[in-house]
Amino acid sequence: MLTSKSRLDNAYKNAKQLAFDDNSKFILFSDCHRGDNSFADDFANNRNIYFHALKHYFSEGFTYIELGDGDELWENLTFKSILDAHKNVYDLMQLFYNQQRLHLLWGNHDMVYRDPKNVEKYLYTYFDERMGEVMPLFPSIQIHESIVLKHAETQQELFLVHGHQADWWNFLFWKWSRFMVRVLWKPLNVMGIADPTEPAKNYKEMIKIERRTKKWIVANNNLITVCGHTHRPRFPEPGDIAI
Ligand SMILES: [Mn+2]
Repeated sequence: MLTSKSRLDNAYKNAKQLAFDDNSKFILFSDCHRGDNSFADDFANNRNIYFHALKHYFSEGFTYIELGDGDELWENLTFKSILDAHKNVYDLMQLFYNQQRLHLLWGNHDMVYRDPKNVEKYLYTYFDERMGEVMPLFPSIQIHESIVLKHAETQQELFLVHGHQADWWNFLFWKWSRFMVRVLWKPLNVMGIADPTEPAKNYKEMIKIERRTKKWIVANNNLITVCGHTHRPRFPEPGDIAI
């Protein structure tokens, strides 16, 4: 069986390489969990502040990289319900995309994007009901597991990945977790009962995932690694492990 280490190794080996230099500007977001604007949509409360921040980064020339779980495809059965709910956000992301300034990774909640056929089906185009025609969204977009940003001169690397590679339950059994979210946890959530397999809601699990990720980083020469998944903000101090 693949371990956290080998899953992170694979993600690093297969990462999309992106060159950058001292003038490059990147904005990274992770775990937006965009939903359908219903009570279960955790993104809905923050959509305005997110939208205005992203608009600012667009006009300032930043490249937008999303580190997975951008679309909440466990609670929502269709991408269309998410697109309809947050069309302004996708229009803005399209502006980034049209200028080659958008890069998306998949996480466990949008792991269906690991299959390029689903990416094509969901994201290349959408049907605009007002116009009565099929419109482009992100035509030919590729969604990656990971990205390595590599400095053109110094060769300094930054590894970007969602982070569920160090969470064997959510990497291997995401279909089972997705099913449980749909039938059990989504309704129970309303009553304040949280899904224990979600690291963001399970402190012990979260610490274990962070520990496995840190171990991998140390084994890889303290490779600077940026990941999401646990929903816990963490920034290393000088001299700390580069997570
Ligand atoms: Mn996740």
